[in-house]
Amino acid sequence: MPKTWSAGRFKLTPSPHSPLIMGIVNVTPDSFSDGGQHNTASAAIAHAETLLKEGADILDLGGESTRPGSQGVSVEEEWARLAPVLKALVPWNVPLSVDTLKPEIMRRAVEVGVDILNDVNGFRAPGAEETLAASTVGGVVMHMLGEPRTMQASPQYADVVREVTAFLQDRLTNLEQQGVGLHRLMVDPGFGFGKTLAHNVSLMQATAAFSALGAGVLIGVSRKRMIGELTGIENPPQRIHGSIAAALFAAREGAAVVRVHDVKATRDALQVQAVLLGG
Ligand code: HH2
Repeated sequence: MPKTWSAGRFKLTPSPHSPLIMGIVNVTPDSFSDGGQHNTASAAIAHAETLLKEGADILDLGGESTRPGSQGVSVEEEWARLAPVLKALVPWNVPLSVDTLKPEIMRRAVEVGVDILNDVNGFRAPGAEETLAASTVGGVVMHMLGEPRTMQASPQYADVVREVTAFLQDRLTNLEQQGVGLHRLMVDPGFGFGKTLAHNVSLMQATAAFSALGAGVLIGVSRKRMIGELTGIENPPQRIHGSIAAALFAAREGAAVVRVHDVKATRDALQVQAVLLGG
Protein backbone atom coordinates (compact mmCIF):
# COMPACT_ATOMS: atom_id res chain seq x y z
CA MET A 1 0.00 0.00 0.00
CA PRO A 2 1.11 3.61 -0.44
CA LYS A 3 2.88 4.99 2.68
CA THR A 4 0.57 7.96 2.94
CA TRP A 5 -3.20 8.29 2.54
CA SER A 6 -4.17 11.50 0.71
CA ALA A 7 -7.42 12.57 2.30
CA GLY A 8 -8.69 16.06 1.53
CA ARG A 9 -6.78 18.57 3.66
CA PHE A 10 -4.57 15.83 5.13
CA LYS A 11 -1.81 13.36 4.32
CA LEU A 12 -2.19 10.54 6.84
CA THR A 13 0.67 8.13 7.58
CA PRO A 14 0.17 5.01 9.69
CA SER A 15 3.20 3.91 11.76
CA PRO A 16 4.59 0.37 11.46
CA HIS A 17 2.27 -2.03 13.34
CA SER A 18 0.17 0.92 14.48
CA PRO A 19 -2.75 1.75 12.21
CA LEU A 20 -4.57 5.06 12.21
CA ILE A 21 -7.53 5.05 14.60
CA MET A 22 -10.85 6.10 13.10
CA GLY A 23 -13.27 6.92 15.93
CA ILE A 24 -16.98 6.31 15.30
CA VAL A 25 -19.41 9.20 15.86
CA ASN A 26 -23.01 8.17 15.30
CA VAL A 27 -25.55 10.88 14.56
CA THR A 28 -28.52 8.57 14.39
CA PRO A 29 -31.34 9.54 16.78
CA ASP A 30 -34.37 7.36 17.34
CA SER A 31 -36.72 10.29 17.49
CA PHE A 32 -36.61 13.04 14.91
CA SER A 33 -38.29 15.94 16.71
CA ASP A 34 -36.43 19.25 16.42
CA GLY A 35 -35.41 19.03 20.05
CA GLY A 36 -34.15 15.50 19.57
CA GLN A 37 -32.14 16.51 16.54
CA HIS A 38 -30.54 19.43 18.36
CA ASN A 39 -29.66 17.20 21.30
CA THR A 40 -28.23 14.63 18.94
CA ALA A 41 -26.00 17.20 17.21
CA SER A 42 -24.58 18.57 20.45
CA ALA A 43 -24.12 15.05 21.85
CA ALA A 44 -22.28 14.02 18.67
CA ILE A 45 -20.02 17.10 18.84
CA ALA A 46 -19.23 16.37 22.50
CA HIS A 47 -18.51 12.73 21.65
CA ALA A 48 -16.21 13.83 18.80
CA GLU A 49 -14.26 15.97 21.25
CA THR A 50 -13.90 13.05 23.67
CA LEU A 51 -12.65 10.71 20.93
CA LEU A 52 -10.04 13.25 19.82
CA LYS A 53 -8.79 13.63 23.40
CA GLU A 54 -8.58 9.84 23.61
CA GLY A 55 -6.32 9.76 20.56
CA ALA A 56 -8.51 9.34 17.46
CA ASP A 57 -6.67 10.21 14.22
CA ILE A 58 -9.87 10.45 12.16
CA LEU A 59 -13.56 10.96 13.05
CA ASP A 60 -16.17 9.01 11.06
CA LEU A 61 -19.65 10.59 11.16
CA GLY A 62 -22.64 8.46 10.26
CA GLY A 63 -26.18 9.79 9.81
CA GLU A 64 -27.81 6.53 8.71
CA SER A 65 -27.61 3.17 10.45
CA THR A 66 -26.39 0.32 8.27
CA ARG A 67 -27.07 -2.35 10.89
CA PRO A 68 -28.52 -5.61 9.54
CA GLY A 69 -32.24 -5.13 8.95
CA SER A 70 -32.14 -1.31 8.92
CA GLN A 71 -34.41 0.44 6.40
CA GLY A 72 -32.43 3.58 5.59
CA VAL A 73 -33.49 7.24 5.71
CA SER A 74 -34.10 9.94 3.09
CA VAL A 75 -31.36 12.27 1.81
CA GLU A 76 -32.96 15.21 3.61
CA GLU A 77 -33.20 13.36 6.93
CA GLU A 78 -29.62 12.09 6.71
CA TRP A 79 -28.32 15.55 5.80
CA ALA A 80 -30.34 17.24 8.57
CA ARG A 81 -28.54 14.95 11.03
CA LEU A 82 -25.05 15.34 9.54
CA ALA A 83 -24.90 19.00 8.46
CA PRO A 84 -24.82 20.72 11.89
CA VAL A 85 -22.18 18.30 13.17
CA LEU A 86 -20.01 18.51 10.04
CA LYS A 87 -20.19 22.31 9.95
CA ALA A 88 -19.16 22.47 13.59
CA LEU A 89 -16.25 20.02 13.16
CA VAL A 90 -14.66 21.19 9.87
CA PRO A 91 -13.02 24.23 11.55
CA TRP A 92 -11.41 21.94 14.17
CA ASN A 93 -8.94 20.98 11.43
CA VAL A 94 -8.98 17.23 12.11
CA PRO A 95 -9.47 14.51 9.47
CA LEU A 96 -13.23 14.06 9.03
CA SER A 97 -14.97 11.19 7.30
CA VAL A 98 -18.63 10.77 6.40
CA ASP A 99 -20.13 7.28 6.37
CA THR A 100 -22.76 7.36 3.62
CA LEU A 101 -23.81 5.40 0.57
CA LYS A 102 -25.75 8.27 -1.02
CA PRO A 103 -24.00 10.31 -3.77
CA GLU A 104 -26.04 13.43 -2.93
CA ILE A 105 -24.85 13.30 0.70
CA MET A 106 -21.29 12.76 -0.60
CA ARG A 107 -21.55 15.87 -2.80
CA ARG A 108 -22.86 18.02 0.05
CA ALA A 109 -20.26 16.69 2.50
CA VAL A 110 -17.41 17.46 0.06
CA GLU A 111 -18.79 20.97 -0.41
CA VAL A 112 -18.79 21.55 3.35
CA GLY A 113 -15.17 20.34 3.64
CA VAL A 114 -15.13 16.65 4.59
CA ASP A 115 -11.80 14.83 4.02
CA ILE A 116 -12.92 11.22 3.51
CA LEU A 117 -15.97 9.50 2.02
CA ASN A 118 -16.63 6.12 3.62
CA ASP A 119 -19.03 4.12 1.42
CA VAL A 120 -20.23 0.72 2.67
CA ASN A 121 -21.57 0.22 -0.86
CA GLY A 122 -18.12 0.60 -2.48
CA PHE A 123 -19.03 3.66 -4.63
CA ARG A 124 -21.42 1.59 -6.75
CA ALA A 125 -24.40 3.96 -6.74
CA PRO A 126 -24.70 6.08 -9.92
CA GLY A 127 -22.72 9.28 -9.36
CA ALA A 128 -20.70 8.02 -6.37
CA GLU A 129 -17.46 7.35 -8.29
CA GLU A 130 -17.78 10.64 -10.14
CA THR A 131 -18.25 12.57 -6.90
CA LEU A 132 -15.10 11.06 -5.44
CA ALA A 133 -13.21 11.67 -8.70
CA ALA A 134 -14.26 15.32 -8.87
CA SER A 135 -12.82 15.97 -5.40
CA THR A 136 -9.48 15.48 -3.63
CA VAL A 137 -10.92 13.56 -0.67
CA GLY A 138 -9.96 10.03 0.38
CA GLY A 139 -12.31 7.10 -0.13
CA VAL A 140 -13.05 3.90 1.81
CA VAL A 141 -14.27 1.20 -0.58
CA MET A 142 -16.16 -1.48 1.32
CA HIS A 143 -17.57 -4.82 0.21
CA MET A 144 -21.20 -5.57 1.03
CA LEU A 145 -23.23 -8.52 -0.24
CA GLY A 146 -26.79 -7.31 -0.93
CA GLU A 147 -28.13 -4.39 1.10
CA PRO A 148 -28.45 -3.71 4.85
CA ARG A 149 -32.15 -4.66 4.94
CA THR A 150 -31.51 -8.23 3.78
CA MET A 151 -27.74 -8.84 3.77
CA GLN A 152 -27.61 -11.22 6.75
CA ALA A 153 -30.50 -13.43 5.51
CA SER A 154 -28.31 -16.26 4.19
CA PRO A 155 -25.00 -15.04 2.80
CA GLN A 156 -23.38 -17.58 0.43
CA TYR A 157 -19.95 -17.61 -1.19
CA ALA A 158 -18.00 -20.39 -2.96
CA ASP A 159 -14.76 -18.78 -1.70
CA VAL A 160 -15.34 -15.66 0.38
CA VAL A 161 -11.75 -14.34 0.26
CA ARG A 162 -11.47 -14.81 -3.50
CA GLU A 163 -14.86 -13.19 -4.18
CA VAL A 164 -14.33 -10.20 -1.88
CA THR A 165 -10.82 -9.70 -3.31
CA ALA A 166 -12.19 -9.77 -6.88
CA PHE A 167 -14.90 -7.27 -5.95
CA LEU A 168 -12.44 -4.85 -4.31
CA GLN A 169 -9.99 -5.19 -7.22
CA ASP A 170 -12.78 -4.40 -9.67
CA ARG A 171 -13.84 -1.33 -7.67
CA LEU A 172 -10.22 -0.08 -7.48
CA THR A 173 -9.78 -0.54 -11.23
CA ASN A 174 -12.96 1.43 -11.92
CA LEU A 175 -11.98 4.22 -9.54
CA GLU A 176 -8.48 4.44 -11.01
CA GLN A 177 -10.02 4.74 -14.48
CA GLN A 178 -12.04 7.67 -13.15
CA GLY A 179 -8.78 9.27 -11.97
CA VAL A 180 -8.86 8.32 -8.27
CA GLY A 181 -5.34 7.02 -7.45
CA LEU A 182 -4.63 4.23 -4.96
CA HIS A 183 -2.96 6.80 -2.67
CA ARG A 184 -6.47 8.16 -1.99
CA LEU A 185 -8.13 4.81 -1.26
CA MET A 186 -8.64 2.25 1.49
CA VAL A 187 -10.28 -1.12 0.90
CA ASP A 188 -12.45 -2.80 3.54
CA PRO A 189 -13.77 -6.40 3.40
CA GLY A 190 -16.93 -5.26 5.23
CA PHE A 191 -17.23 -7.42 8.36
CA GLY A 192 -20.83 -8.40 9.03
CA PHE A 193 -22.13 -7.00 5.74
CA GLY A 194 -23.54 -10.19 4.24
CA LYS A 195 -21.14 -12.54 6.06
CA THR A 196 -21.38 -15.38 8.56
CA LEU A 197 -18.94 -15.74 11.45
CA ALA A 198 -16.85 -18.19 9.39
CA HIS A 199 -16.73 -15.69 6.49
CA ASN A 200 -15.67 -12.88 8.84
CA VAL A 201 -12.88 -15.00 10.35
CA SER A 202 -11.53 -15.98 6.91
CA LEU A 203 -11.59 -12.33 5.79
CA MET A 204 -9.78 -11.15 8.90
CA GLN A 205 -7.09 -13.78 8.32
CA ALA A 206 -6.68 -12.45 4.76
CA THR A 207 -5.90 -8.86 5.82
CA ALA A 208 -2.38 -9.05 4.36
CA ALA A 209 -3.77 -10.30 1.03
CA PHE A 210 -6.10 -7.27 0.82
CA SER A 211 -3.06 -5.00 1.34
CA ALA A 212 -1.54 -6.54 -1.76
CA LEU A 213 -4.28 -4.85 -3.86
CA GLY A 214 -2.23 -1.66 -3.55
CA ALA A 215 -4.53 0.53 -1.46
CA GLY A 216 -4.47 0.56 2.35
CA VAL A 217 -6.75 -1.75 4.33
CA LEU A 218 -9.37 -0.52 6.81
CA ILE A 219 -10.74 -3.02 9.33
CA GLY A 220 -14.05 -2.38 11.12
CA VAL A 221 -15.00 -5.09 13.61
CA SER A 222 -15.45 -3.00 16.76
CA ARG A 223 -18.29 -4.33 18.98
CA LYS A 224 -19.75 -6.28 16.04
CA ARG A 225 -21.80 -9.46 16.24
CA MET A 226 -18.70 -11.42 15.16
CA ILE A 227 -17.05 -10.44 18.47
CA GLY A 228 -20.27 -11.28 20.32
CA GLU A 229 -20.40 -14.72 18.72
CA LEU A 230 -16.78 -15.46 19.59
CA THR A 231 -17.11 -14.32 23.22
CA GLY A 232 -20.76 -15.08 24.02
CA ILE A 233 -21.32 -11.42 24.93
CA GLU A 234 -24.70 -10.00 23.84
CA ASN A 235 -24.29 -6.37 24.91
CA PRO A 236 -22.15 -4.50 22.30
CA PRO A 237 -20.36 -2.08 24.71
CA GLN A 238 -19.13 -5.10 26.68
CA ARG A 239 -17.44 -6.53 23.59
CA ILE A 240 -14.50 -4.15 24.10
CA HIS A 241 -11.85 -6.75 24.98
CA GLY A 242 -12.65 -8.98 22.04
CA SER A 243 -12.69 -5.91 19.78
CA ILE A 244 -9.22 -4.94 20.94
CA ALA A 245 -7.86 -8.44 20.29
CA ALA A 246 -9.16 -8.09 16.72
CA ALA A 247 -7.63 -4.61 16.30
CA LEU A 248 -4.24 -5.92 17.51
CA PHE A 249 -4.41 -8.80 15.04
CA ALA A 250 -5.36 -6.43 12.21
CA ALA A 251 -2.42 -4.19 13.08
CA ARG A 252 0.04 -7.10 12.98
CA GLU A 253 -1.38 -8.14 9.61
CA GLY A 254 -0.74 -4.68 8.15
CA ALA A 255 -4.07 -2.84 8.42
CA ALA A 256 -3.63 0.90 7.80
CA VAL A 257 -6.79 2.01 9.65
CA VAL A 258 -8.99 0.51 12.36
CA ARG A 259 -12.55 1.87 12.75
CA VAL A 260 -13.45 1.66 16.45
CA HIS A 261 -15.81 2.85 19.18
CA ASP A 262 -13.36 2.45 22.11
CA VAL A 263 -10.56 4.79 21.07
CA LYS A 264 -8.63 5.06 24.35
CA ALA A 265 -8.47 1.32 24.99
CA THR A 266 -7.54 0.60 21.36
CA ARG A 267 -4.86 3.31 21.36
CA ASP A 268 -3.25 1.97 24.58
CA ALA A 269 -3.23 -1.62 23.31
CA LEU A 270 -1.79 -0.65 19.92
CA GLN A 271 0.93 1.48 21.49
CA VAL A 272 2.14 -1.35 23.72
CA GLN A 273 2.04 -3.84 20.87
CA ALA A 274 3.94 -1.50 18.50
CA VAL A 275 6.80 -1.14 21.00
CA LEU A 276 6.94 -4.89 21.65
CA LEU A 277 7.07 -5.55 17.93
CA GLY A 278 9.92 -3.08 17.58
CA GLY A 279 7.95 -0.29 15.83
N1 HH2 B 1 -19.37 -0.84 9.76
C1 HH2 B 1 -20.47 -0.14 10.09
C2 HH2 B 1 -20.70 1.10 9.53
N2 HH2 B 1 -19.82 1.65 8.66
N3 HH2 B 1 -17.80 1.49 7.45
C3 HH2 B 1 -16.72 0.78 7.11
N4 HH2 B 1 -15.83 1.29 6.24
N5 HH2 B 1 -16.45 -0.45 7.63
C4 HH2 B 1 -17.31 -1.03 8.51
O1 HH2 B 1 -17.03 -2.18 8.93
C5 HH2 B 1 -18.48 -0.32 8.89
C6 HH2 B 1 -18.70 0.97 8.33
C7 HH2 B 1 -21.41 -0.76 11.04
O2 HH2 B 1 -22.24 0.15 11.48
P1 HH2 B 1 -23.29 -0.07 12.58
O3 HH2 B 1 -23.32 -1.51 13.00
O4 HH2 B 1 -24.54 0.50 12.08
O5 HH2 B 1 -22.79 0.72 13.82
P2 HH2 B 1 -21.54 1.60 14.10
O6 HH2 B 1 -21.58 2.71 13.10
O7 HH2 B 1 -21.75 2.04 15.50
O8 HH2 B 1 -20.34 0.72 13.93
